[in-house]
Amino acid sequence: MTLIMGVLNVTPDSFSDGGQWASTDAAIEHGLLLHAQGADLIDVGGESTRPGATRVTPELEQRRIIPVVTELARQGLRLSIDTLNAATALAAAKAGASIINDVSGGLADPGMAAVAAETGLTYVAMHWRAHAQQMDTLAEYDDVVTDVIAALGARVDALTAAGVDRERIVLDPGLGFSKKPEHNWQLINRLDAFAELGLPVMVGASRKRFLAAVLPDGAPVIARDLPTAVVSVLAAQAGAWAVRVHDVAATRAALTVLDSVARSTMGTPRDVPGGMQRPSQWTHD
Ligand code: PMM
Repeated sequence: MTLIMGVLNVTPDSFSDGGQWASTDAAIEHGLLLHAQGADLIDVGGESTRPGATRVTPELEQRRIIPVVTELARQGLRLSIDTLNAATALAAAKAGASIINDVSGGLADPGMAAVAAETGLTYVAMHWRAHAQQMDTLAEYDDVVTDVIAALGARVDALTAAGVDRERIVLDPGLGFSKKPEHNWQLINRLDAFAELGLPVMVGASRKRFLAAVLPDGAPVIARDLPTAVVSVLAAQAGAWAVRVHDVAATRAALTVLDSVARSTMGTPRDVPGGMQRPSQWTHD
């Protein structure tokens, strides 16, 4: 079954849940809530990547997230660290994180591949073109699906050449990052095509701007949780390894519907179509 990665942004400026969990205690409490709601993994981030966001120093990022990672790891939660910075990834690994979630796929920090290689953690490489200030100006593609697959394939080559174990790499098409709305829909439509890379794929649609188009004008950001859960189902049907969401309860219910339907006909879960690989350490029991 597709894993659910719950979003825990410990930042004052995140577009969707900004500021809400910005104190350590509140962040820990929210991480535990996401876990109780059915998150398999908690993705802890200390730097916003929303369009237009300004960068923070790795020191500030670490002050925000390391106490949260330390405590949630102590309580036995499986954690990923959402960072562009190699130093932060290393500090989080030492504090107990199991996954490095790098939205730049190693392009933002030349030291990241070495940290991924040295720590041996699972490494999520997302499709990325530029930092938040510039990314919306770089949303041009010949064919977004083939272009993103080619770019991710090139990242896999570069990462493995730098010593990262191929078996540890997870790929992500990067919905909303240098993508126009139609690009996001096309990528969701063709998630199955990413199986050709032979690696697990994760998808992050949660609360992103393109989802506003399916809602009435002026709908609050939280109303995007329902279309997010629908995208989670589509991603699971395409064989996604994980979905990254803010509203874990909604996606857990949606994926349980899918699982119940699959079990109803055959008594056992249907084979996941798409043929994407899953790192053995992250499969469900
Ligand atoms: N999106 C955001 C942050 N981190 N990580 C991965 N792997 N994939 C994503 O699509 C992704 C990400 C931006 O969303 P947020 O500001 O709500 O965290």
